[in-house]
Amino acid sequence: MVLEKRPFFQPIAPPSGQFWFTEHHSPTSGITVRVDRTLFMEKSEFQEVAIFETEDYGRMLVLDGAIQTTERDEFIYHEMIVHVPMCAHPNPRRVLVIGGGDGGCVREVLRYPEAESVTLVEIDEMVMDCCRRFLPTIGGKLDDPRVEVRIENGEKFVQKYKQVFDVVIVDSTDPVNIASPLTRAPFIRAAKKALAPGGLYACQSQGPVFEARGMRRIARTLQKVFPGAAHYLANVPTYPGGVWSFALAAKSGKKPAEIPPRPLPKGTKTRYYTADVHRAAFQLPRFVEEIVR
Ligand code: AG3
Repeated sequence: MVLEKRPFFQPIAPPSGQFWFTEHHSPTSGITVRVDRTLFMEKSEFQEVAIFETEDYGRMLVLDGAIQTTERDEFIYHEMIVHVPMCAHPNPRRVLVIGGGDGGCVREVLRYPEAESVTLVEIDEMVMDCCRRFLPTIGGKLDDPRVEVRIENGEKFVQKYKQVFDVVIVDSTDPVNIASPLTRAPFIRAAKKALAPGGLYACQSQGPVFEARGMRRIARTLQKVFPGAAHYLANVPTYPGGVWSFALAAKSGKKPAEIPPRPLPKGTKTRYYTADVHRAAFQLPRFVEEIVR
């Protein structure tokens, strides 16, 4: 297997011959999962794409050695990156998702009847194709009639729109390589322009345990473009450190943490998100507060 050469993507092969996958969170620790079956592994134009089947987490999507989502815990991340902005907005009719090729965000947005259109802009077609195929519970809604899929560069895409989207959700990988521009001021400024009046911007903003520096950098950049942007947390067991952060920002400059969430659409059953969790998620532990301050 080609994996041996990648320092952040080393399988541990115990004598039994089983294949264990490790995502290193630092040079000396990480998360290790036994892989029962490799369903897909290929290099796309942009990154190495893998889908593993595991006993504890179900199927997982791994990009360049970093766990992106697993059947076991994807609901936490996808509910929190989507329902927080969607419930903070009074009437999100046009929604833009940048990244998010696995389809998890799109699936959650489609639960809102008021969402007339969801535009998904994913740079890597291979990610989408393989999630459609191997992760149907996550990517199964990518072909819904309300969804428009664009395979293109998210930064270039947003530049073409002014005052259009009610909610922009940036569901990107770690801010290295292709995702790095999505955490920089030029993109965030363009995304702000693409927002309609009253629009909200939400993004994943890395974890406070192993990614504190990256998280601080994202927080500072966001603050420049959206003064008043606020961070919130969720517990994602398969991400580095197990605690993950997101940011919510309002075009109007309104303090997003103070917007009372409207109720979820009638009959929407969530497993992590509730209105109480929404409000509580903005209450940051001191060490996290110090990172984003
Ligand atoms: N995108 C953010 C995942 C970041 C995880 N980082 C890591 N494992 N090093 C998730 C995409 C889900 N739609």
